[in-house]
Amino acid sequence: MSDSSRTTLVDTLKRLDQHLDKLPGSLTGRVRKHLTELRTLLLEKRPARLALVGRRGSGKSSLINALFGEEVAAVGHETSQTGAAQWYTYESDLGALEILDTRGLQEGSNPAEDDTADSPEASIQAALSDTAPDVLLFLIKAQEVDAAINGDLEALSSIATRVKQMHGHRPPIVGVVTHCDLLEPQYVRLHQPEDEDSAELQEKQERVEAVQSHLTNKIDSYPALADAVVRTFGVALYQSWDAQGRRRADARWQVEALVEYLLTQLPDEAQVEFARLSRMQALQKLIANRLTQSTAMVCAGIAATPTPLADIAPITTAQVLLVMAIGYLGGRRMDLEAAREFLAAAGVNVGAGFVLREAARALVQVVPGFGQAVSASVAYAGTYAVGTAATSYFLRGQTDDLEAQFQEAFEEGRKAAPDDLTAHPNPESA
Ligand SMILES: Nc1nc2c(ncn2[C@@H]2O[C@H](COP(=O)(O)OP(=O)(O)O)[C@@H](O)[C@H]2O)c(=O)[nH]1
Ligand SMILES: [Mg+2]
Repeated sequence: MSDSSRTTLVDTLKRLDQHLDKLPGSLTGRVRKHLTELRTLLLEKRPARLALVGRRGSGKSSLINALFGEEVAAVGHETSQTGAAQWYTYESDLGALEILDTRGLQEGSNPAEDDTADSPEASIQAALSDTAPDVLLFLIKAQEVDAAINGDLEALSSIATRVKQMHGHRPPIVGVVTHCDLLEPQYVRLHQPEDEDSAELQEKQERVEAVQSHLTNKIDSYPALADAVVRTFGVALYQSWDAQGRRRADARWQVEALVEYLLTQLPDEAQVEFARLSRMQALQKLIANRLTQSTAMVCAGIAATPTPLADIAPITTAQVLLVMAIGYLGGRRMDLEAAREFLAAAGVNVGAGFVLREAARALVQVVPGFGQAVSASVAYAGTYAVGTAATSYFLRGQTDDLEAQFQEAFEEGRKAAPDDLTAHPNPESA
């Protein structure tokens, strides 16, 4: 986010907050909750923080690349031999992930070049006291689930325990069984099921399920992990790129299910960035719906304030922010350019170098039922329509007939508007 977009966001949220001061007490709390949600999702947004526990070769770098769908981590060779645990930032144009590499803890206390006083234990402790991971991922090859992995599970439980001690909560634990594509029958391609013999495919899927539940049981048998939330996914992570960085193979399987689950385990602060970099439309829509819902509630709240409003500027300004945020989820930059593009697609042209105020004014022309002042139910429905149309435009790539979509979504929003808010009398507005 550019500095000016950030300033705009901070200012707008502050002004919305001030408007809500005038709302009757019974409604303030409820509407403010939505404003807080917007603030957390948009203003406090940050990359997800994932701690990875897994042996060399278990697929940690491949997992990072699988989440991005791009080659951001070097696969197949470990670089650092210092044995120190450290947070690393991986990034692409779409966003970033913060990854805690915990290798040192598992691979003994004799790193190759031990010229620091730090033991792996101490370095992990330091890394964890700085920053708590949102999720703790345990990676193991499907072929090694039966092997002696007690050392690895001990590392997992000591990290989970430390996070609890230092931050007061136990991070959710996600078991990731990698290399599932190499289970028997090896030649059956899990990622191209339509081309495979269904009996053989089923045999392979059953093997995946067996290793998954085996790992779940092993994790559960660890006393320190007994009360942790544990989910296990069998996946295939293999991708390959040529020297020009073009992907030449993609045999990923079940990564989307893993990503979808990870999103549910992340705090609000990390949701927008994670959905954006996942490239998964379904997840982006989920977040876009939350943003739309919350903005609609805030706008309805503002329209329901008993003081007469000179104009509907705060409402349309919030709607422009909503458009920008949904554009951002879809991979655009978080700036007015996205709003300009959307407005143009909806049939309203605003000149180059325009400011937020102009975009807000232009928006009045495309939102059904919008005039000088609006009732709470029109504010709700109009915002719902803006969010829905922006979702079609930015996340579904549906660029024509936005006008009809506005109208349709507006009617839908009318029905969805919460009664207690919209029934609130506001004599000054239509
Ligand atoms: N077939 C297959 N190969 C994988 C999978 N995950 C990782 N690999 C390969 O396993 C090797 C080690 O993976 P890497 O991500 O570097 O493991 P790390 O040491 O934990 O970072 C690489 O050659 C990867 O291409 C998988 O799910 N299936
Ligand atoms: Mg690696």
